[in-house]
Amino acid sequence: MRVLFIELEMEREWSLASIGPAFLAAFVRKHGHDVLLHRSAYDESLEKTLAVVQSIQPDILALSLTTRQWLRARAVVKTIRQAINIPTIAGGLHPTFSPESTLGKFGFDYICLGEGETAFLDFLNIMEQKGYISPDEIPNIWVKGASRPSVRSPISSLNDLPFMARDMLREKHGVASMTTQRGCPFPCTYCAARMYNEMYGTTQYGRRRSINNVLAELQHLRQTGPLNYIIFQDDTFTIQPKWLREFLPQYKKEIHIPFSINARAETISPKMLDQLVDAGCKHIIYGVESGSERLRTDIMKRNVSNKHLYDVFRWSKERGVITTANYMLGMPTETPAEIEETLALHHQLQPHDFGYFVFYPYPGTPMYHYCKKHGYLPEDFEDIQANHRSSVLVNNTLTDEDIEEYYQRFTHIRKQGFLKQYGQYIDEAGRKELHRQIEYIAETG
Ligand code: B12
Ligand code: SF4
Repeated sequence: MRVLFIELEMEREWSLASIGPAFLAAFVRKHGHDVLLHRSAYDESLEKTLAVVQSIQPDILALSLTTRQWLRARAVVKTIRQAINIPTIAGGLHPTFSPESTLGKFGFDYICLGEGETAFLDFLNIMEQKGYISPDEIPNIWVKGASRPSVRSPISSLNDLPFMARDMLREKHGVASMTTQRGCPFPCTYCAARMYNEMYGTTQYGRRRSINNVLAELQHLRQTGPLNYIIFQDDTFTIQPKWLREFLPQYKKEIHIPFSINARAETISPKMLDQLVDAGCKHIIYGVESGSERLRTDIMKRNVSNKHLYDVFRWSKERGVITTANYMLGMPTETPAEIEETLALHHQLQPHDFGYFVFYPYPGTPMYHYCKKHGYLPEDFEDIQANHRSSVLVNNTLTDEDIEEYYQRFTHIRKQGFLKQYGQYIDEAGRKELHRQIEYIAETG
């Protein structure tokens, strides 16, 4: 079968396309299917996307979706399906945790719940044989109009998966993305990534590749192209200290290429930082989220003190590691004084860079259910674009004006920091075409 994945970029060019499709493509290609990817830039018109699909003439249209991409995906799928009758399947976090709403929209025939490799292969094989899937024929594949299918256990060993199909990623200048694990054991209430744990149970979903398997992929990358920098995309690279203690020296010996990771401050000690730096770690992205310990502990379920955060940033910088802090604002019950606490903590931490995102309640997460129960979700919630710049919540302790004001403050601080460090600041790219597509679907449904 000839599959076309459409990767929908939002607001700017992604540094890479989806990791999920890169795993899926590697897996189904091994079994004889043909997989192509079209990266649809954020300003690509609907007509252009349709023309691309028409020229490629795939048998199956596939999309991997996060919530942020959902409204655009609806516009794109609607446009394509009005013109061509092509079976369309969506997978990823958004369809998995909003399945009925996804299948309820025009043009979405099938969705895949959760981990997709074996389910997608079964799907393609049966489509090839008979051209359609019957309800509950394939575990994980939910057919439009049918009831929820059963779900298979996740693959027991990630080592059995082929390495990602690199042509599905946008990797330039020898900068490679890697994942060593699936699942995250922490309980953060706002996080969509950890919801697979709820679906499968943490012990089933949390898996890490063997050290040899990870090193073999890196050796393979080095043999097949330039390899200058590695971004470990794992949610929290620093879980399982025993795995790390064994991995880092071997990595240093065999690969020794600079790398960056995502980490949670709770998992970091000076000793672990020494090991990371010794192996080549140059950059760590830490989720700080808020300066208010009340908000972090009671609402977000992130039990870490400001003191420990401060220490971790200090230890990292002392060792020459570049630090990025990620913050959220606009959580339910948050007050302006608590955002001030976040700004105050930021001034103490002094990271090299930071990200700041207005809270959005991702479907399936505990915070989504909390917001629903306490009347924070507007009636037209599903038709509002998730953009992380403004809040979708109603009746919150923070007004839209508060959010706007603080968002601007964060922007200003970041801009000043960039001007000071690099002498320039990159303006956000235009969002005209994207808005046109979102308005189109908002108007026509
Ligand atoms: C790496 C990463 C990125 C990278 C690459 C993005 C990517 N799509 O790969 C970059 C830096 C670009 C990025 C950007 C952003 N990200 Co991000 N990112 C991640 C991260 C940490 C890992 C993704 C990963 O490696 N997945 C591993 C693969 C194997 O898993 P998977 O994607 O779920 O795919 C499997 C199944 O879902 C299924 N499947 C997936 N697609 C399909 C399609 C079909 C047809 C089928 C059959 C099956 C199928 O099969 C796959 C293989 O088993 C995740 C957290 C996470 N653990 O998922 C967050 C995450 C996806 N990101 C998130 C967010 C919010 C963002 C940003 C909005 C951040 C921001 N504020 O700007 C942007 C926008 C992303 C977007 N596309 O809309 C959220 C999404 C929540 C949601 N419900 O939408 C996540 C879940 C983190 C979180 N906080 O909860 N991100
Ligand atoms: S540590 Fe990160 S990936 Fe893990 S549950 Fe919390 S926010 Fe999600």
